[in-house]
Amino acid sequence: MSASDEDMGPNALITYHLHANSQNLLRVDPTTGVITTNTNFDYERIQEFDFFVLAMDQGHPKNSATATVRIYVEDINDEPPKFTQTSYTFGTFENQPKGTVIGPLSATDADSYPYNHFTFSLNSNDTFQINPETGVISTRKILDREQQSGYYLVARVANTMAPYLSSTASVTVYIADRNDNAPRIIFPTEGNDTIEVSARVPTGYILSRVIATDSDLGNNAKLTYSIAKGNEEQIFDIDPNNGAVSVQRDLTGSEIRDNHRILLMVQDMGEPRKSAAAHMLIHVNRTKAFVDWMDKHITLEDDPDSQSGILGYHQKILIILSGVTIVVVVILIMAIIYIKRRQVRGHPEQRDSYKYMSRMAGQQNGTGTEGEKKAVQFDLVQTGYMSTGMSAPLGGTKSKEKQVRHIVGCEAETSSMI
Ligand SMILES: [Ca+2]
Ligand SMILES: [Ca+2]
Ligand SMILES: [Ca+2]
Ligand SMILES: [Ca+2]
Repeated sequence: MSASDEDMGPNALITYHLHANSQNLLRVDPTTGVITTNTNFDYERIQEFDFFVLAMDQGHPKNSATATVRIYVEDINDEPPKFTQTSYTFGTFENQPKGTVIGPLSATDADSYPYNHFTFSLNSNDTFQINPETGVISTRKILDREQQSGYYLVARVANTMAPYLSSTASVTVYIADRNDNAPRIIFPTEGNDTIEVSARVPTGYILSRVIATDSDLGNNAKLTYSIAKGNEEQIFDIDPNNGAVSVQRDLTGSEIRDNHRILLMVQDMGEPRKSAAAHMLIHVNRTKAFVDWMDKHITLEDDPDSQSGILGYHQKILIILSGVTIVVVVILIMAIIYIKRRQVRGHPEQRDSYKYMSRMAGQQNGTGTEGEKKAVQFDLVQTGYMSTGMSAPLGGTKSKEKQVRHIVGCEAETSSMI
């Protein structure tokens, strides 16, 4: 700032001052009038502002003049472009042509033109592309949900001018299912399609199960089962939900053919419905007994010979088990009796100890002398020790001492003399 005064001396000595409301932003050198900033100016907060400078002389009275100054703040590229969301989630159907739009990303940059110009990009990806200007994501190829049901991408938005500030956002793309897969029948298949069943099978018996899969999702993979052909006589039935093939009629009748070739149909619930079919050959065996291996249950009511044979087998097992149990119990009882007797006969000291115990009982009843009581104690120490079957002298080891003391202690507790 510069001001002039036509007076002379102090009357022309000019000092510069700022208005109080701008002093936190700026300062002015009182003598030179040079204005400097007190703070950083942010173009994104304030683009221009006015302030007043006072030029005052030192005369009497002091004369002054005021000038209005306007400051324009210039922008620089100090703001990065930012996505309006930190993450984006999109969904799209599989099997659509390449170039199908997934969705747009959006971003803002607080700078002014041209520092607010930015472009979009995706992390290296051969499945999706993004329009650098509009931020619209689209496919680069046909997607297959059965191959990959979701994609996780990183999108970047960057300024096109130095210092090329940028930011990122995560993008998730879910691939929705279309019913593009027919069910696949794993059983029966050509070469593995024959079931043999006894003619004596009860009605309702499940003789086989159709096994099928569908690699789609939800209703597109929900399967229903039916018999499409070869079951005009209603001999068989199939559970529409699980594919269990059951027998619905008595197969022993002469009107029932030996061989049946039924066409099984598996359909999904998709739109449009897709299906698969397979033949099952069922051979009715009239000589074979019915054995339900699944339940380990044998029903041979129609075959008395076999029935008696089976029952005889069960009875034999029962008899053998009972006999073995009785023999084991008898042996155990005899062994216990033998061991008890041998213990008493084989250890005269133990017999003696029983004798002393009887004498001790007499002492406790007050029938023995003082000397006898002491002798009893000693005897008990001896016999107590010896009854353990050890041959080491008294006090040989701690465990022996312990055992002896135990016997003495028992006596002491019951004898008022000790
Ligand atoms: Ca910027
Ligand atoms: Ca800026
Ligand atoms: Ca399907
Ligand atoms: Ca599919």
